[in-house]
Amino acid sequence: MTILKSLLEQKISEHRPRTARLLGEWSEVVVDAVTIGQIVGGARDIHALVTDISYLDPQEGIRFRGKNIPETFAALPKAAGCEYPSVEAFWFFLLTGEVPSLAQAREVQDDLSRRAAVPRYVFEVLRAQPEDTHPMTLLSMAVLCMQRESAFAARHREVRKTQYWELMYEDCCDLLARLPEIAAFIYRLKYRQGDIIGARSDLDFGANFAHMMGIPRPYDDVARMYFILHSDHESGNVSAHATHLVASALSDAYYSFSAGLNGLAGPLHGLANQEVLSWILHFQQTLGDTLPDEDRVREALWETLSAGQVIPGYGHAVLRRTDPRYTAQMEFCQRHMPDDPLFRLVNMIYRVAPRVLSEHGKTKNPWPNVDSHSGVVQWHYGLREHDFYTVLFGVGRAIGVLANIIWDRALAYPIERPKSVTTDMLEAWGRAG
Ligand code: NMX
Ligand code: MLT
Repeated sequence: MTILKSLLEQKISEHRPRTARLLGEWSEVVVDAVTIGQIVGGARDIHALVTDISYLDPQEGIRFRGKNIPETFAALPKAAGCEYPSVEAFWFFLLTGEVPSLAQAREVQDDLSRRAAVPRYVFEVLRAQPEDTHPMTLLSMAVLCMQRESAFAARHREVRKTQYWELMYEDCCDLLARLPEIAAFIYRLKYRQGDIIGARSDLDFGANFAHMMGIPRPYDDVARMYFILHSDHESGNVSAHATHLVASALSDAYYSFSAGLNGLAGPLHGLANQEVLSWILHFQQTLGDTLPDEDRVREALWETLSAGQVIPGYGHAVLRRTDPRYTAQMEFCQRHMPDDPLFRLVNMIYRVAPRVLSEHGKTKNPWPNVDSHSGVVQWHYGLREHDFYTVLFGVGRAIGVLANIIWDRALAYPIERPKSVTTDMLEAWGRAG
């Protein structure tokens, strides 16, 4: 057994009594009340999910296993010559809450490499799709068609409930290991005339992805940074919640993660990174190469708002400050590409948009989220086909949501089934005050 799996087993057995106590002793303790506004308004802010893998504070942003983004990057080991930790080290950290040594991260890398071979039929399914199929559709299809490989689906009836997590762990590791090759294949099939670059088993997740994309260094570090930043955002976001919900029916990791990806593909969620780039490029075309002044940016923002559209990459359901994932990418750009014209334009928009959105007066959060910066970095390194950007988000998101569903089965969380009510009932409660 790998060190990761045996440590995870230990962490799970230490954690189980906590869940048992919550259910046994404190099950009836009230932690929240629910208003009509929340029932009609997308369950916003209702405390109704549990995860220990990440927590999102509205002011501070995300913490992974208790560490904020700079602390996470500082704590995790980095291989020689790398600016960012490996995805493998981060996977170990998310699953166990412990910072691995470089050797432990390397063991995860070897384990994932052994699992990484993508079945041939996946490539055949992808090649068979019409040329204009969206890359997110391809990614979701690739994941779903591997469902027949699921160890959980094949064997969970033969084992005790306390062992479910082991089968889920096997599936999640297999699935995660295959995603870089699947994503790079989709990219090169669609945008590089099918000129596929084979995987290398000696490289870590980020470096192998960069290699298969055909983009030289420091894109390996860009990939590591990008995947870690996009991994998890607690459990209520659409992709994490959809994955968790589907897995709660004892659907396996392939069914569940494919559902999560389908949610991520919406423009109010992960697709916003593609929309941001389209919006900025359209804006740049009308302005030419020169950096516009603040008045012109303000005008363009108002044009979008007056047309009844949202400013993509701004606003958030939980955050009430600039997303620290935005800041982490901005700091990367300041170090690596300070004079990039698109980066300068994004900075200019950042100076103006929060004020415009505040004057507009609708959004509760006028500050940028992760999506308003991620495309700029990709564009700079030559990845300019922006309808591919959400696929990158999806690969990163897998790390968080797959870690979560392993823990879901370890802690035997039941099928999720909130109660609905009718409009008549809400009106009656409303009238009664
Ligand atoms: N531009 C213009 N209007 C906005 C924006 C924005 N960026 N953000 C929110 N609003 C509007 C929103 O449409 C709503 O209007 P209405 O009452 O007419 O329906 C109003 O402000 C109140 O919305 P909020 O309560 O502030 O936001 P909510 O929690 O409902 O939605 C988002 C959160 C993220 C869906 C929303 O801010 C948005 O649509 N942003 C733009 C799309 C985007 O960047 N999505 C990516 C989010 C991060 N991710 O990766 O998933
Ligand atoms: C995410 O990363 O999932 C987004 O920021 C959306 C969210 O948290 O609701």
